[in-house]
Amino acid sequence: DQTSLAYSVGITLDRFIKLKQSDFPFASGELSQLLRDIVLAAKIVNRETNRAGLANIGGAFGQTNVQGEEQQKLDVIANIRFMRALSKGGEVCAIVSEEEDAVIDLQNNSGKYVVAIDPLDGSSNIDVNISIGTIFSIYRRKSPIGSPIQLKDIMQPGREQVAAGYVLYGSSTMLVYTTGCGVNGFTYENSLGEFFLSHPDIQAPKTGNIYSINEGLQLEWEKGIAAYIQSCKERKMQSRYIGSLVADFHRNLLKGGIYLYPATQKNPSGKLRLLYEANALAFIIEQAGGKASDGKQRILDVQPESLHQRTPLLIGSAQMVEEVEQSVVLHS
Ligand code: AHM
Ligand code: MG
Repeated sequence: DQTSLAYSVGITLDRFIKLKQSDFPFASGELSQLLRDIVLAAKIVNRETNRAGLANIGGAFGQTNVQGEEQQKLDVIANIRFMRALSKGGEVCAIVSEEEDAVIDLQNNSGKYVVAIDPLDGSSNIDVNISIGTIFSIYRRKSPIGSPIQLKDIMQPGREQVAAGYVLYGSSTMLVYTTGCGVNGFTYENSLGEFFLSHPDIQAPKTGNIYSINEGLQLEWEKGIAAYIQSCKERKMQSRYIGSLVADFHRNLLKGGIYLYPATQKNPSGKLRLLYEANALAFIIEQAGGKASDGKQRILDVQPESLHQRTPLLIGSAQMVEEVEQSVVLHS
């Protein structure tokens, strides 16, 4: 098929997007262009990330974002780059960003798409040379094209995503995305400035041997989570936690495993954000044959109520997510 053909000839991401255009639900070329805009911004952020140590731009910027966390300078740079790419391209009418308090209404009533983005996730890792990532979700607006944007365009459940992806700025830089027809991964070739298809049709192993959770918060977990993690230990599974969501997710996606950020006392709804962290990864994992849950329901079915809403996240290999869901039910 097209994917394996593309793989064999060393295909660039740009070419792949073109080849796959017919997969899109509304194949007008605009979603392809939007993806290309995101890819260009990702290349720029990759360059800035690589330079961060050298250029001494990794330090704190002295501002805090809407969650009250210290904002690193590279977060600001990434946010500016993605905002610019998304607003100049013409396909987007509104943006939700981790770094912005309110919805960005681009006043572009002809734009068909809404984007939710975490421009640089894992920012506390920047200064210590650990992998960081960008996470994005793309929705088609619900209100008629040509009219001002409405709340219903923004507050769509994750199952309405038309595309989602992440960029991992790691030991090599990768971009992984889905448009609802499987998941494909691309690795960046620095000297050529191109992403090449390296991981065609990614399938999440049905089960795995890795669990990823911030174990320092164990005393705050609900019983079902604690019991599940105890059972992981009894089975002598591997504990792996980077503390950088994209990197933890990516490893588990390829190797088989589960990532958990449950409710804690400090964060009764968990820490991660539904709109621009959980939903994109949930769409990707389902497309790869895995599962994503908040403990009670499928992440993609959660109806958002606010922009920066948090959600517990249990995500990874299907069987493992089912096990932890059962444990939560059993202990509640
Ligand atoms: P951020 O959006 O402020 O960077 O926080 C999100 C990050 C995720 O990348 C990571 O999985 C999680 O926070 C780690 O949280 P903790 O340090 O509480 O384990
Ligand atoms: Mg984040």
